[in-house]
Amino acid sequence: MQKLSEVYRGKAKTVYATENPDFLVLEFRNDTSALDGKRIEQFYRKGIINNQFNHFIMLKLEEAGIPTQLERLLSENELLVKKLDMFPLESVIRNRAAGSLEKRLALQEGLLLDPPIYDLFLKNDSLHDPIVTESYCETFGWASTAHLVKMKELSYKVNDVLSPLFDAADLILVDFKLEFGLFKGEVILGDEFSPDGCRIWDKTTLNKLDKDRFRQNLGGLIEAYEEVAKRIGVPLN
Ligand code: U5P
Repeated sequence: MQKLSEVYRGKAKTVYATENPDFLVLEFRNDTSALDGKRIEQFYRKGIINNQFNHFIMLKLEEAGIPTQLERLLSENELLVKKLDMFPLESVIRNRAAGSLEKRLALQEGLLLDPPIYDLFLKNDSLHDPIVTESYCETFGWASTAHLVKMKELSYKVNDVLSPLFDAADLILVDFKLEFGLFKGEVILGDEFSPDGCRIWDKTTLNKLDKDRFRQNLGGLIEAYEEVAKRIGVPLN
């Protein structure tokens, strides 16, 4: 499928139109951002790793019956996807306390959360992605009750598929962020699932193997992403 004009440039991906209005091309770049885009650095091979990582995960989710925007891999850093009408929301599932939840409630990092927590954030860099409730979404028209119910149900289903997958590779899926959109009226999983948008720890050492290495200046970001990819069986070029 031919890549046409640029539609949108995000912090780590560029979106292009195609000759078919129902499809887009996602190009995964090497850019890595933190602090709502105020800090950006490039990491060699990150675009390639995240594209192939995301493709592998989306295939697993599709196999489990979760609808995703995935069409097919186009190249090492490009993916063909369905064009969704995105909700301006981030759905987060948390199996362990970390990040903003740990800070907000003064919890111990790693505290087991049973049942896992589901958080909703408004996707808005200038407001620093504030946490919102389903009531806010309805009042401000960000998503209907029926669509919110579906997003939450699909988010927990993704956790049911991916937690055991990471566990089998001696990894803990601490938390992750998902974004959903509508395709012909159906709620579909969009965006990406990669170590940029989730927390993954080694089960034994509790080493962080995700974007927290960048956020917390721990070094070894790409090595960590490649380690996770190798352990769960992502075929990397
Ligand atoms: N997350 C993102 N993008 C954001 C905010 C959070 O992908 O803009 C992901 C983090 O990587 C983490 C989860 O896996 O959502 C929860 O983040 P936090 O609310 O603890 O910062």
